[in-house]
Amino acid sequence: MRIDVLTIFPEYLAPLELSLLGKARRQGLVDLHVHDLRDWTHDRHRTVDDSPLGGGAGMVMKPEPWAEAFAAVRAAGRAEMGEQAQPLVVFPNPAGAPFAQATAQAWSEREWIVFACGRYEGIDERVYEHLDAEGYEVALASLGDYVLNGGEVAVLAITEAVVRLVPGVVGNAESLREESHAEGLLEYPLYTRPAAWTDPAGTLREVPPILLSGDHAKIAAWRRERSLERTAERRPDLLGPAPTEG
Ligand code: 6GU
Repeated sequence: MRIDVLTIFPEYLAPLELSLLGKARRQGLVDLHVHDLRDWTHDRHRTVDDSPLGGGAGMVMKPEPWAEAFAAVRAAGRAEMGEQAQPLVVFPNPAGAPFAQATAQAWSEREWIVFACGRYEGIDERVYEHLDAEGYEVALASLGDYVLNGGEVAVLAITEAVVRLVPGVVGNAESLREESHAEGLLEYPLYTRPAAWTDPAGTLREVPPILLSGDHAKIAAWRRERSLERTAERRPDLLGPAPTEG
């Protein structure tokens, strides 16, 4: 999978070199390119923003650097992957569709994603119109109902969620099937040794005996019940709409 990131803060993406992602890169499973949007400006101050037409607070990102950046990144990617290659362009945006595990799963199967990090109040609307007209596939994705200063932190989160699902990146595929959200439920409680533990307050805390029974079918059924119970308690929305009266 190839990933390009367009940002005015390329150093913000440094964590992508670490741990899981660094390993995926070294193994050649992920090819990551972080670009400074200001490389596609032409004035002395490398200007990427201007005041909103019609008035209002804050600044708006100018269209020209974005259009040049997308053209250059698409050309560079196609030069490596072939002229038929089509990136999915993702704008992290609090007004986007909620990013969820199903999104991460779908995107982990893409050949190429270009993340476009907006800052300030937003990006000139004509950039989206232009990308549409040029045949780019575009998605807006939100991490949740709160506002970040820019898309960079969202790209860190989305990239980690996506890349760990790329086959070969997480060693144990079983752990991906069992974790929270993998089946639309929260994960069951986990225990390890010692099976009987006296906590610092002097209370003896034992693991549920069924986990020591060796009966794998019973353990699986018990875990399923705990998952359902936990999901109903903490995230009833995941179990579907509440039944209505009448
Ligand atoms: Cl994806 N971007 C920004 N800027 N703010 C957000 C967000 C994304 N998701 C939640 N808040």
